[in-house]
Amino acid sequence: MGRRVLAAMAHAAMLLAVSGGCVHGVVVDADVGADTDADADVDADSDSDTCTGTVELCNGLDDDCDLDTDEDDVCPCERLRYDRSLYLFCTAPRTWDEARRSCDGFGWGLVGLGGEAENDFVGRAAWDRANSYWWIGLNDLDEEGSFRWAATGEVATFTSFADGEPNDAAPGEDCVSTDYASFGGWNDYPCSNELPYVCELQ
Ligand SMILES: [Ca+2]
Ligand SMILES: [Ca+2]
Ligand SMILES: [Ca+2]
Ligand SMILES: [Ca+2]
Repeated sequence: MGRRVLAAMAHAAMLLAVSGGCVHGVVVDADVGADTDADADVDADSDSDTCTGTVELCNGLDDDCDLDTDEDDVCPCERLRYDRSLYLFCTAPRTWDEARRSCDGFGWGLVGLGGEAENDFVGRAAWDRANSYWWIGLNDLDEEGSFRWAATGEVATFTSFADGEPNDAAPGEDCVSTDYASFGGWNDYPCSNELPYVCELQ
């Protein structure tokens, strides 16, 4: 590496050190090291590690560098965090496809449930918010009895159907909801029914 390049890099590093904070949409952490304050930053400067200086979006990040995440009602529905995932609990009833398109429109997806702990969390949080079935991303629209997740197209390896489900009851049930009669249980249900729904950040 030439001396001129090294000099330019040193100059750039100095500028970053002087400016600090979030500049021109770029995350600038000039002082990489241990953090001693209580803000959202793991470095010792005052910006959030996720800040990019853009408009705040509903995405679990502090986009606009004000140390607050997803503030000012940017999320269209109540947002909850569990483990490393984010969920939106949308109580306005939609058909399954409307719900799927609604989640996609937020840049999220209709929720996929990968195991018992996540399923339990989502089932209970849904129950707490509305005593109803809630749409999840599972469906057997393409092939009867082969249940796939909408967001990934993958066949479910974990399932949690309630006793007697899925039963594809007349006139046919190809979309899956939580079952309010049993925490953690699922039911296949007519896709045209309007239910609250859960989105997950993909
Ligand atoms: Ca913010
Ligand atoms: Ca955000
Ligand atoms: Ca079916
Ligand atoms: Ca059913």
